[in-house]
Amino acid sequence: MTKYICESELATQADIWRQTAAFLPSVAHLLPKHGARVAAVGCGSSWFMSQGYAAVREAAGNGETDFYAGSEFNFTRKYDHLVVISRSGTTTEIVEVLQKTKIPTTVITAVAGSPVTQFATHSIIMDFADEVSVVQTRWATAALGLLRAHNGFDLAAAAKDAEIAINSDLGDLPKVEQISFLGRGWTVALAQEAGLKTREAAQFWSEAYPQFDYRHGPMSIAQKGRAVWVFGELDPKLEAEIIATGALLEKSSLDPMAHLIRAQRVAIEIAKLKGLDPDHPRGLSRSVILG
Ligand code: F1P
Repeated sequence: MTKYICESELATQADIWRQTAAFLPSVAHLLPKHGARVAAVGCGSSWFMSQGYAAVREAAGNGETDFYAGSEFNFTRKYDHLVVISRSGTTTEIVEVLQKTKIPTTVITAVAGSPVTQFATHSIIMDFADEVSVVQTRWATAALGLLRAHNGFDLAAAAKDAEIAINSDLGDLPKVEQISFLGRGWTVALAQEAGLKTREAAQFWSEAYPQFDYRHGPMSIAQKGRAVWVFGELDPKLEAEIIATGALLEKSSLDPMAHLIRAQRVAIEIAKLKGLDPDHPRGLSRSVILG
């Protein structure tokens, strides 16, 4: 059976997380100081990783942290530091934010010398986590992993969970008709990213919500043959309600970012079952450069 490039790249995540943990001390001084008012900015997967970072940093008590899609950055707000994530370093909206802002910036990118590095105050080059794939997997988790580790998380220890996720059995998940991904706190961002993976790689119907907001309407979608996928802890009452719908419930005691690896794998398996090539997602390129 064909092994797609995205499959090979996502299978390296345990090693990449260990490398990221070892890399952090050399760049930690370029990241926001405790108490600084921060905004995190990115597009696509890098936007969701910005969302995850913002929630992690604020929950760790390290300072107010907002997040924006590049196109929606609020230039009237006052921040001490911007953290900008862009694998390619070429995404138009990101380059434009960096060109326009006067706030000190740290860009996290996979490509040395890319356009974003010309406009950033500081650049963190994680070329070891770069990917050939259009659909981001290891880049996204490495970028968020670096930022989680900077906020006190033991990323090297989580690499063990990544190994488990890479080798785990996916059961019937790739065969369902629809998936609703749920999160809480920083894992809302993982739910969004998982949904994006299935849409990008497999043109698949997925949705993503905060766990408790799911009750406010979207839960009507749940039924037999569809799945509800929960990142992080699941409220017991909501769990009972989900089970009652007949939907397949996916939850895990693994680190939620390792659990995201399972979602990445499911996205690729769905693509294969649909006869799609996840290395060539419809209408997508490695980087969106607006004309
Ligand atoms: C961000 C992004 C990806 C998406 C696609 C196009 O790129 O939107 O999330 O999967 O590859 O680009 P970048 O700014 O992180 O390079």
